[in-house]
Amino acid sequence: MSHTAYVALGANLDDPQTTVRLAFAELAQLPQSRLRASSSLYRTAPVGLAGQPDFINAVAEIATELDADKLLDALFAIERRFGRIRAEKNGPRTLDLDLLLYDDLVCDTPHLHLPHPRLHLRAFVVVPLAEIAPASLIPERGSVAAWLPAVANQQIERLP
Ligand code: PH2
Ligand code: MG
Ligand code: MG
Repeated sequence: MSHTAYVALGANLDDPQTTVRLAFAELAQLPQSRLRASSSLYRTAPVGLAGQPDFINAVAEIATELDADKLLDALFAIERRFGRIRAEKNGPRTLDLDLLLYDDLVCDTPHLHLPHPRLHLRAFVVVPLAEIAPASLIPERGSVAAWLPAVANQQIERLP
């Protein structure tokens, strides 16, 4: 059965625009999956830890037959291929791939939190997600587009 998943892409080291574009190409190669939509790239101010470079962020919509755990493992494998080292929480990273939504699944395990707990509060997720899926529902929180006003004060710029 095919599921719909949304994945957030983020990078702020080396050449983050190139990294995010290459990461979209990797997502398009996931087994038993299809990259159905890609948002624009956005330049965003760092949230949570100041004094690091701006991020490039984007969101992908993926149709997949992988279950959520298998998809998450595949995302971690892509992060590792891009040289991700898990160091400081909220700190700089070559590539971060976060599973935002998987159908309407609600799940809270040490490994996997769905929906992603803070996604609706972060412009760097809400804005690109609203570009490709404004009517999508965040379980227990309403539509993606309904959260745009809540993040309107955060710094984000769509790249051409
Ligand atoms: N990711 C974080 C912490 N802060 N800030 C921006 N702008 N973009 C991110 O992707 C981001 C962040 C933790 O993953
Ligand atoms: Mg993250
Ligand atoms: Mg992450």
